[in-house]
Amino acid sequence: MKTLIKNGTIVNSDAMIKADILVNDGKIAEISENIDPITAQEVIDASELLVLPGGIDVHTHLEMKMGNTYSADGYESGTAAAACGGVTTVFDYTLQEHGKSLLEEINDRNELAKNAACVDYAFHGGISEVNSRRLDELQDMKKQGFTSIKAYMTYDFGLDDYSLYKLFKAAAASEVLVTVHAESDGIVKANREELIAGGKTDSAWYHYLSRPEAAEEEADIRAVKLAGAAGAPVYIVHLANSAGESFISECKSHGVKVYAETCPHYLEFNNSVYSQPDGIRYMCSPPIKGEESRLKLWKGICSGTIDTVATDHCPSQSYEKEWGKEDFTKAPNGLMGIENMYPYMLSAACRGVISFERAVELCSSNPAMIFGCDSKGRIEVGKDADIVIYDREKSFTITKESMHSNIDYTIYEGKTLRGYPVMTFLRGALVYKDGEFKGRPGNGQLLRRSVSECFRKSR
Ligand code: DUC
Ligand code: ZN
Ligand code: ZN
Repeated sequence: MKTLIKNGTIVNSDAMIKADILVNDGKIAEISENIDPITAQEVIDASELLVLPGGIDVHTHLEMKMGNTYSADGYESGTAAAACGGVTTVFDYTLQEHGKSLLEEINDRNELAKNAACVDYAFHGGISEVNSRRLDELQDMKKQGFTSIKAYMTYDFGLDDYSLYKLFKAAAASEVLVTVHAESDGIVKANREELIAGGKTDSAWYHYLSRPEAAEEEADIRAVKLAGAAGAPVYIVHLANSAGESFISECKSHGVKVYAETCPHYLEFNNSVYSQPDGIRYMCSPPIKGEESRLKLWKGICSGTIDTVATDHCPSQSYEKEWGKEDFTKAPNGLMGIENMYPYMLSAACRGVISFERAVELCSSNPAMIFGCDSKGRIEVGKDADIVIYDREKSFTITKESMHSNIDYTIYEGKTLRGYPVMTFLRGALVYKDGEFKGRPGNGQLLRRSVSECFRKSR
């Protein structure tokens, strides 16, 4: 089946050009100025519209176990929502149970995902115990197309410096990119102990106080220094603090191999949400920081310090968040965003805050390059026909009802975006049109990846 997208303006990270796109068998077959409509079974008129590569959300937690519950979106509802927000690839994180192999964890998650996913999906490995057996598995992971792994610096399953350093060394030798949740376990633990002992638990504000700016800054610096000492690149997930941004910016100017990701919730809100009556609904870790951090993150978006925007999509129902009303430590962590990321960043482009090319770079082409998705991230002949058709003139107000996730609230309720996707294609197949999901569970494919661009450059 051939589809022709006519008269649109194609946006890649490096240019915007007016051209037609011929899609054949799920791939982009031709891009040129005037392709004859006779060549296609279906013709889509994209006059006045932008044509973008599908978004790649490299940070989600679908159906993830959290204490006595699970994150509210499974692989089906989460990826359907992704498609409706122009995202055609999602990366999920596995967690490693002690004693279980890294690949076994990935294979188990794939069993849940394979008949449910509505867009393509990939897995980052997860590691909670560092020993020679686990480190040897990094080679197998790479061979099977899982070329990144996540380590936490806090939580019960977090790694200490010794383990993290050893992981960096082994991962660099195997050309696996380590992504790090950077919060200082020492600072967080001590603060929580003190707050609990003082009876200060009945407000989400105390959650923020337990994990303040310095808790993140200290861990950002330590993670980058440990990686540097090990000769490894590092990818900092969900950067949320100002000093961390400054430090990473400085490191990058000296050629240090560090990538930074932030999320829409850190760009949109500041810590005042935690003193609102419904503050518990914004509970996530790292918490949303002060206004200075929010503005600094936007600076990083504009200057290039921040490489990717992803969502950390890990929502809970409002009643589950309420478990933390009297004691913030009882609320499940995590926020929604899988359907909002690409429209949110493209809306910033409509408002002139960033260019459309930069929005595409942050949400599609950089994620593809950093995480080795060779068939994705650009509108280019030979790539997968993961395509979003976007109307700059459309105004869209986010409401719980207009979202496709399995969640009973959204932190973005009432937020109006400028511009909105009108169609999403996954490998040439329509999966979203004008507010409606059009895809099918099971049509998403597991993406096996090559190594990150940073290892290719240093070969
Ligand atoms: N923080 C995490 O570390 N993981 C999932 C969600 C969150 O807020
Ligand atoms: Zn995290
Ligand atoms: Zn996360």
